Amino acid sequence: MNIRKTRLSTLVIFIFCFLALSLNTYAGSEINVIPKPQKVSLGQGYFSFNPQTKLVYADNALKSVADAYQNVLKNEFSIQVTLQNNKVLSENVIDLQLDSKLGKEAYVLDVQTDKIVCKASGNAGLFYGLQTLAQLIQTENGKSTVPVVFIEDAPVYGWRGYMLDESRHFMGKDVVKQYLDIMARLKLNVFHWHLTDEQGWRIEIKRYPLLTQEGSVGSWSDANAPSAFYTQDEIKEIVEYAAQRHIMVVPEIDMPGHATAVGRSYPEISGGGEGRWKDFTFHPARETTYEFISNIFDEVVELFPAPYIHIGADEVHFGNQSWFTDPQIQKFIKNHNLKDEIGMEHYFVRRVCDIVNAKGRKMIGWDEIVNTGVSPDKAIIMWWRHDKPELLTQALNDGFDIILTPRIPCYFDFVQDDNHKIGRRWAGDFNELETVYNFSGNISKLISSHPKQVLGMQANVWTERIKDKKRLDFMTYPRLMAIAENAWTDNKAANLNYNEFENRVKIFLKYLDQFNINYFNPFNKNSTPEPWGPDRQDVLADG
Ligand code: TNX
Repeated sequence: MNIRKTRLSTLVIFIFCFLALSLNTYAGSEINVIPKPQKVSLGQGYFSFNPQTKLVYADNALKSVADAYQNVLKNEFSIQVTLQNNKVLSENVIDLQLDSKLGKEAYVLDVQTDKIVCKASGNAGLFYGLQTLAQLIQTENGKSTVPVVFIEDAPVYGWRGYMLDESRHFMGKDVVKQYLDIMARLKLNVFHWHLTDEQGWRIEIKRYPLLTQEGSVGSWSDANAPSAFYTQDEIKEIVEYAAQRHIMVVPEIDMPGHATAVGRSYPEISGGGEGRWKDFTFHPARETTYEFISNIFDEVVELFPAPYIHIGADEVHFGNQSWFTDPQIQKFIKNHNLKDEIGMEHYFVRRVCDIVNAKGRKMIGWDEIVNTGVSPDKAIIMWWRHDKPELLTQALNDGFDIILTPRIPCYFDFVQDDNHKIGRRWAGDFNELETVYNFSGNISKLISSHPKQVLGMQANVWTERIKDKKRLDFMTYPRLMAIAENAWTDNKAANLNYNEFENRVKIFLKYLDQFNINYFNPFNKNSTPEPWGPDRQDVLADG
């Protein structure tokens, strides 16, 4: 009899558990959040939204976060919540609280059946807690729920970036805003804006109107493409839009190379170039060049509150042939005891670094600036030449802060599938989702001796072969998710695993569907054919 009773109760418990499990799709599985939070403990049951649910904020300083989230809930999930400034905890609330013990971007998200509490030391952490919450909301038949869960989370890196090149092909304001939206959802916090290069100057500078009247005409695929650039008002609008999403915008004004658009507009500033790289450089030996740059930066610092200006400084040797014969440059090299044309280049970088510093900003440059003699407390280095790991090591040994962005696997103009025809490869290598995902694990040895100097990492999208949004989206997603997780989640602590990540990618792809965002679907390749990209025949000189 007793045995029978025990069996019966075991059966009842079993059936109960089975029901509970099948109702709660999360129980026993991972939560579907990208980037994966550092610490997650799943409970039983759900919080359910209803028309009485309130968004409560404990401090007036949090009103802007609450306002913005009220809109997210309404627009994305058709959930209406009313706001209430109230320190008293009650039921049926999302309660935003301050906790000064937490780090700048850290948060705690505590979902219980009767309330959701999100804690952080300020707006940034709360914003990220609410991004996590947005990924946890499930809506079915008009009913929205969130699984009971306790999350403690904070990023490993403070620099989690995405770079867009709008010089080669101009995408425009609406595209940029959508990228900022998705970046925010993925907790990325730096938008590096490559605004000038050979093909086009894309930022209005009032003092030098020809930069946009003439320098903004043309694109990589069409030298006669109509003028396209951002007015200063548009730049301000985008910087503000980004700031609301806790994204810093860092402008890049490329020099002394990649400056053809400047040479076209103001030939007196041009240091020449040759063949395909005509007018590629700024003239490095004229005082007027440095005045010109200083005046441009005066306007740049007004537009961008970020503490950095990126000056490029890459690939000068592509088009500095005329430096070898220009009498003024040759005389300058002699008079200043510079070793040679490379010495001239390094002098230029040091001068520009002084200009940037004098305006209260730190300079960022590509890894060509490692040996220029700029001081590590005045400049930051973006390591991009994956085939030169010694430059990364040297930069770290010299004391520089660095940002990781090696071509393999951080360049999204590289193809992501062996069958893809348009885009770059390097000695046959390319950047599959899995390659990008494994980045933080693979790079850890190279940076382990100087962990504090690694500010973070970013994905770069160069747009020579990307002419429109459809293809830009395709090259960006889903690889951006892998960069976001590498930059946010501590690989060791969270035990990252590609197969498990794939499941979450599938869910995030559905989220992108809501906005008609195009992407490559690595799980169903035929469903997402490679979109056309300009196929001008010239091969990029570096690989
Ligand atoms: C190298 S990355 C460049 C860019 C190109 C890119 C294409 C870097 C600092 N310079 O000018 O667009 O390769 O992958």
